Amino acid sequence: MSNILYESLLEPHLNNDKVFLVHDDNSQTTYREFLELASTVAHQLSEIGIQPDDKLIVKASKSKYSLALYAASILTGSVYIPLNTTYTLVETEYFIKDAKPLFIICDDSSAKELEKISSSVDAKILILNDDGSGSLTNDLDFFPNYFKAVDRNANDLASLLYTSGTTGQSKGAMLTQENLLSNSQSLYLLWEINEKDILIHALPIFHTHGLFVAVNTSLLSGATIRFIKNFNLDLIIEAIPSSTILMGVPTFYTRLLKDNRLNSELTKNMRLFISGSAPLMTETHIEFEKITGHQILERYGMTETNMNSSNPYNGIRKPGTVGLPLNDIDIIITNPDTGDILNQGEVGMIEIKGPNIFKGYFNMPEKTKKEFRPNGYFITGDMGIFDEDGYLTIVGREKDLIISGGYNIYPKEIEDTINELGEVLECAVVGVPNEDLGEVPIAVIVTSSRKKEKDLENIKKNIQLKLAKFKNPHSYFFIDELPRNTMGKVQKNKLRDDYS
Ligand code: MLC
Ligand code: AMP
Repeated sequence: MSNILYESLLEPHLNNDKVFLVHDDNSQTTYREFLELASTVAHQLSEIGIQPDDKLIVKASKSKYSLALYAASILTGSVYIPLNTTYTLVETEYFIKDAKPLFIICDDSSAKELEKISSSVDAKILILNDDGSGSLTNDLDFFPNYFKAVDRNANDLASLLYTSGTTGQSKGAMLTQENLLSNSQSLYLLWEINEKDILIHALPIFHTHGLFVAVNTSLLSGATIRFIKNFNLDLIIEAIPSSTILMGVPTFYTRLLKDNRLNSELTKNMRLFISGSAPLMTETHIEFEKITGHQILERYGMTETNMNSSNPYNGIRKPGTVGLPLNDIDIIITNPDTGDILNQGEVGMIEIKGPNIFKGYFNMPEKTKKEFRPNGYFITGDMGIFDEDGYLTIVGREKDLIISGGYNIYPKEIEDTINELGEVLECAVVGVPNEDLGEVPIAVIVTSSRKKEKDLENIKKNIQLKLAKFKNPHSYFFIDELPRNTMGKVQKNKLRDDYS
């Protein structure tokens, strides 16, 4: 028995005095300090009862403390469950009741709201406020700064990441130690991340991209992270001349392109700009190269699978493609109905197999079974095509999903919330193009009442109460009837065309 995540990501840094995190106020945290902080947090959690396999929900803002919780979770063998900090009480309640964690880490204001829910599942709340204060950190000085990592199997769970998968109902994707480690090893080798690198990190740390892709590859290589708390274009631009890598969603790049401070002089020390989580437009790729001389490297991933493919670091980066399968990952294109493998050049379902693929959805064996082929391939819900050089292009999604600024939005969740209002007869939510965020949701509604303004007010109120801000439709339209095909299915494509 061992603990491969600990041995690869944390143990090598026990005596490493190199800077790990550079914060917005220019203060720094060395690797050694980070490990010591994580160890005291691990002691704190273990003193109040955490055991391997217990679940730890973290809904806390981005800071060295919330990142140390991730490391403490590796040390204690608990299952790390980060949540989007903007989730409403209703959304958070679902995750708590589903995961039944031993601990919930959140700030003071959420703690008050969550008390009842947490006690209903016997979870203990620990406070971590935005400024680092709270019951989690109050007594850390009293604990030893070394924690002996517990034994974990490579197949044991390291994290549960909630995602809506292919249907819209939130599910916890069970990720093992091996899933996480194998993927970060592939990426760090492919992108040649090394201890001289300084990564600009302006992503949230509650998703695969900002946590596992960005942080794990840095820990593996001993790179330094410029740890920007919230997305801030000025801070990114300020960091570029003294950094080497940026990882972002396409919105990062379209926003950078709109800023006239972006030029080849600014970016001359950078060696790699990486984009993922949503489609990067070919124009963005071309324009970015024209202005900076750098070709953005696009890669493709998913919560359930970590990263699957990437354009090469050395080699041709093809705009509009998500590159080649990672070295230990097998990607096939199939007929969605039969699972039969299609020929190169044919569009079909992207299916994936490899050490990166999650263990299944927490407590949902039936759902898990449906998403895998009997031969072990995971059915992604993304449609793709391979070109003659083996580069993959994502041409669409079979799953009804909107990706807005890299966040996934499931129309069904919004539709269900709108349909709760008595007057609503039916509604459809679709994504329309948005210059800044790629796509944004809009709602098309049929109601029985004549007081549409009142209806709209009530709909918006319900949406705000139940759904995180990023899921709120940007516009609402009332029509007499939704367009349907001969099978009676709502024609979302038509709505998309009509309202774009
Ligand atoms: C913020 N808002 C959004 C939004 N982000 N609305 C829709 N979609 C989004 N992505 C809301 C805010 O609440 C705000 O509302 C308004 O839009 C304007 O916000 P902003 O100031 O422009 O937002 P900003 O803080 O600048 O954030 C934009 C962003 C952010 C693109 C930087 O969304 C972001 O960090 N996205 C990355 C998400 C991510 O990490 N995805 C990876 C998932 S993993 P108001 O009304 O208050 O003004 C994955 C797998 C893989 O997909 O392959 O990586
Ligand atoms: P999530 O469930 O939040 O992890 O989002 C995963 C989904 O994001 C994938 O299934 C894809 O649909 C999409 N995605 C990720 N990377 C890319 C990319 N480079 N291009 C297009 N879509 C992407």
